[in-house]
Amino acid sequence: MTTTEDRSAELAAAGLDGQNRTALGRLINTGSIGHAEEGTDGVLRATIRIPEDELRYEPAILILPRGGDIELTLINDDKNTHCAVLPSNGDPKFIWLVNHAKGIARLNLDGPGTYYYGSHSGNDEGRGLTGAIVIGGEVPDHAKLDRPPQPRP
Ligand SMILES: [Cu+2]
Repeated sequence: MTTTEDRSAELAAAGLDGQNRTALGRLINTGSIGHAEEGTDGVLRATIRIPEDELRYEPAILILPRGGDIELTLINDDKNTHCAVLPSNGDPKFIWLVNHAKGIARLNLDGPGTYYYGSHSGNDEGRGLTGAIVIGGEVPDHAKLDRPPQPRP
C-alpha cells in the first residue's frame, strides 16, 4: 500500500507537483507529514519550520499518537515575520516569530482529532500559513455515542 508520504514524494520526484508551487500559501496537503516524538517525561515534541518564500509550515501535517502535553519548537527560516496561533485546552497559544527566530510553544490537547493552526500576520498573502495537528487515540468514554458497536477500520 502506498502511504500519503510516499505519494507526495513520488509526485515531487516526478515533477508533478509543479502547479502547487505557483500558489502563495500552499494547501496543507502539498507539504509533508511529520511525527512527534515522545520524551521520557511523557511530553510529545516536534519541530516545525517555516521555509523561505513558501508561506507554509514544514511539516504541514504533524501526527501525534495520542493527546497530552505537546512542545513544539517553531523556527522561522523565512525573510518575513510570521506567527502561529495554536490550539490548546483553555486559551489558544500565540507565538510571534520574527525572521530567523526560534521559539517553543507548549500546548495541551487531550482529545483525538484534527486541529488547525495558522499565521495571518506580516506579509502573508491570502489566508496565510496553515498547518494541521492530527491526534490519534481513542475517544474518551464520556464522549462516546450511545449506540451499538460499529465496524472499525
Ligand atoms: Cu505569517
